[in-house]
Amino acid sequence: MSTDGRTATHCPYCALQCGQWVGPSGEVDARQFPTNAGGMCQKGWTSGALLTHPQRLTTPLARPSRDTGFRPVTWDDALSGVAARLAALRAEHGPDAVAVFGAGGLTNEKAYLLGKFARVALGTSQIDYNGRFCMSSAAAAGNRAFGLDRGLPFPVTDLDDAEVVVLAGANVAETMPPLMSHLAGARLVVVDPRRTPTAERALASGGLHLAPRPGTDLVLALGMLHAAVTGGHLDLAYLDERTTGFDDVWAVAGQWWPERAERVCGVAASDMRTVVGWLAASTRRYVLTARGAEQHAHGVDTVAAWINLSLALGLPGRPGSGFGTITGQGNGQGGREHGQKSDQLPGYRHIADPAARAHVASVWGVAPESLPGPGRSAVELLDALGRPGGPRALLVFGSNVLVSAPDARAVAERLDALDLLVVADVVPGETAARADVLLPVAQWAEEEGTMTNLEGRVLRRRRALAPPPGVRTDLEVVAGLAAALGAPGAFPSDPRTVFDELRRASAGGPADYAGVSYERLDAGEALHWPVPADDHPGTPRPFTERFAHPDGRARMLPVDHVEPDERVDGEFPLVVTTGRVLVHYQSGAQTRRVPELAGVAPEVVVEVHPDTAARAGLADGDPADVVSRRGTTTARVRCVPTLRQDTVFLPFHYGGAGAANNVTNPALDPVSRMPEFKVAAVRLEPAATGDRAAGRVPEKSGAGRSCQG
Ligand SMILES: Nc1nc2c(c(=O)[nH]1)N[C@H]1C(S)=C(S)[C@@H](COP(=O)(O)OP(=O)(O)OC[C@H]3O[C@@H](n4cnc5c(=O)[nH]c(N)nc54)[C@H](O)[C@@H]3O)O[C@H]1N2
Ligand SMILES: Nc1nc2c(c(=O)[nH]1)N[C@H]1C(S)=C(S)[C@@H](COP(=O)(O)OP(=O)(O)OC[C@H]3O[C@@H](n4cnc5c(=O)[nH]c(N)nc54)[C@H](O)[C@@H]3O)O[C@H]1N2
Ligand code: SF4
Ligand SMILES: [Mo]
Repeated sequence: MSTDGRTATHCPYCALQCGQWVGPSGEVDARQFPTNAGGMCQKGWTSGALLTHPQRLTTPLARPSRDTGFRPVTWDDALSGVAARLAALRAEHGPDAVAVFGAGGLTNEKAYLLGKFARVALGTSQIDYNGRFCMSSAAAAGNRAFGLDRGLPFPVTDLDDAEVVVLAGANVAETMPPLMSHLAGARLVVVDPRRTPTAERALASGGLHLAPRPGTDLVLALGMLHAAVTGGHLDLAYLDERTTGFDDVWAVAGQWWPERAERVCGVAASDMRTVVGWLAASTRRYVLTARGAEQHAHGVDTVAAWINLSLALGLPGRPGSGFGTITGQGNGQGGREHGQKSDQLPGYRHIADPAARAHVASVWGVAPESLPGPGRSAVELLDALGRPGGPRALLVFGSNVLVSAPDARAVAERLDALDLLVVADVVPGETAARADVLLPVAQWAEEEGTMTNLEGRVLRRRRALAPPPGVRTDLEVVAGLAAALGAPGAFPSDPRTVFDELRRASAGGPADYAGVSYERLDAGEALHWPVPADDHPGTPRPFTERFAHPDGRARMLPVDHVEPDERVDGEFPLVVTTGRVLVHYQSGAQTRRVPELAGVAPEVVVEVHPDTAARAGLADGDPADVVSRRGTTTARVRCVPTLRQDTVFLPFHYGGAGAANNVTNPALDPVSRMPEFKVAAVRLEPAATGDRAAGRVPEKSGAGRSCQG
């Protein structure tokens, strides 16, 4: 797949997986691909900058204690040293003393091998990954309602003809800009407490921006379901043929007439009726959720409420319509299918299911009894580190937990309590900088593999250039550690060999990749899983005929409003919600190192309504402290007149004093174990002085304008 010496691959960052050309020196260009239609965002255009970045890690580093600096070591010494310490910890404290943390940015091959490494080489149940922070609530809700978790159960290009699209908690214009081209013809309804660029597009499209109080989408969806029923918009034939459970759902929703819902969520009842009317009057309509609706302690139920509304109107599985969730990370979809999740085996199988254990154990050549059971979920795993009975060593692949996990101070304490922290990364991010051993790994353009994009389509990542000397791939690192540990079973480091094993391990599971091969992908086939056989064409729209439950029906589950875990009060009167800006990616470990991106958003900014700022004695450009029960984020005030007065917004792309997760609440959804990133109670005050050494925002930007002016 090479023209003019350039290699066809995909962007390293988000789940849209825009097509890219990468040249032999790392030059990046946009490539025509259905998801991006030839476009890329600034992050994609500048992604080559990290290949040759001066801070690129190019040699293994280790240090005898955390008070000393890192020293370069050989790969042999690094891997054998880590293996010896892991073996000693395991011998003394048992296999669960060693934990693994993976990521939705890792290729399918890496996610698969990491899960196998944990269960077979380490024998630990303690593996989870950052997808817990990302897609877990939508995944759980999708499994419950549809029997299958395929984020978008249709190709992105199906959206091209949509008449109406509701985006619940999705700021696509900043988080997947090229996706907007697929929404260009639709009337958009954006549900977001903030007037985002996506909400502006909704208004320009003749649609609406609904701005609920953070954490109250569930009530909004209930109010809209009520409006659908009383407005006579139910699709009775569809409900009858394709669903179960409407009566139980209505027993709750019947109590949430739009005016009552309005009193809780703040969205006008008339707007609820208008949007339901638009959905009912069109034949090509979609409801899509993303993190704004999902990252809550009741995220699963909130997604269920949006699904119930969609089912009542007859959207899911109907040609030209649908419900979907916009997956976030590059391999967010594939990364949650092949076993780096604490309760999972490859093919989206459950680790407690005896048949699943028997199948996977036979592929791995081990006894089913030797496989551990389910382990702790991400936040619970981090919280257990270094505690009695908790893991004493942690291996991190592809996540910067110190910046991206909730309640950063608690995470820092737990990491410091470990006997051994090993981080495999491409740059020395905040978590890597705290490690005992740091292993330099190859980047996207330097390796082969597969990714599964937001549509469930499996894609080829291809090597365009060699990694710098001294750098190994994640697969080589995992295989090297397995060898040093004398692990049973095979740990190949060649991506194609790993993928062929993944195909067999996934065969017969919900996420069946048995018929996907590098050859078919390289021949240009568009393979959406499940692909159970070599001659199977793939499944772009899995719900057209039936849903994945045994009876073929979607399950409507009754859900009711619950307030966010943390309430505002006199001391913490505001809600902070968190999220993303266009130019930065996630913890910012990568994008803060790209000058073109860092120059656009060099420091953390807190969005505040002008009246709220004035009440706190703050003006536009002032440094402010956002203070919660757990910690403080120092940020520059940006006055935003369109914002709700009760809400402030922080992007989470920065570390240290500017980390949004200093203030967030680690309360978890009872089903998905997703933390409540989108609601915490805070107060706003002028920044305490004298903390510049801690990397705080400097005193004054020079702007100092009153927000009113
Ligand atoms: N630029 C950029 N793009 C990215 C990423 C990135 O880091 N940067 N990360 C990728 C990943 S992993 C992900 S998961 C996706 C995330 O993509 P999105 O979900 O679009 O991103 P967020 O900014 O987290 O959240 C979306 C919106 O939810 C709103 N929100 C907050 N609270 C609530 C609420 O209670 N209800 C509703 N309805 N909305 C609320 C926020 O104001 C925000 O505008 O983006 C992907 N793309
Ligand atoms: N407050 C708040 N917190 C949030 C969120 C929010 O909305 N608000 N969103 C959450 C969400 S949706 C997500 S997905 C998480 C993401 O947050 P993280 O899990 O921290 O994700 P990244 O910043 O992408 O971290 C990736 C790290 O892995 C490295 N890396 C990149 N590619 C590879 C690779 O192939 N191999 C290895 N070994 N390393 C690699 C990068 O350099 C970087 O250091 O943050 C969550 N945290
Ligand atoms: S939208 Fe996502 S995949 Fe496309 S260029 Fe931007 S970060 Fe990369
Ligand atoms: Mo994410």
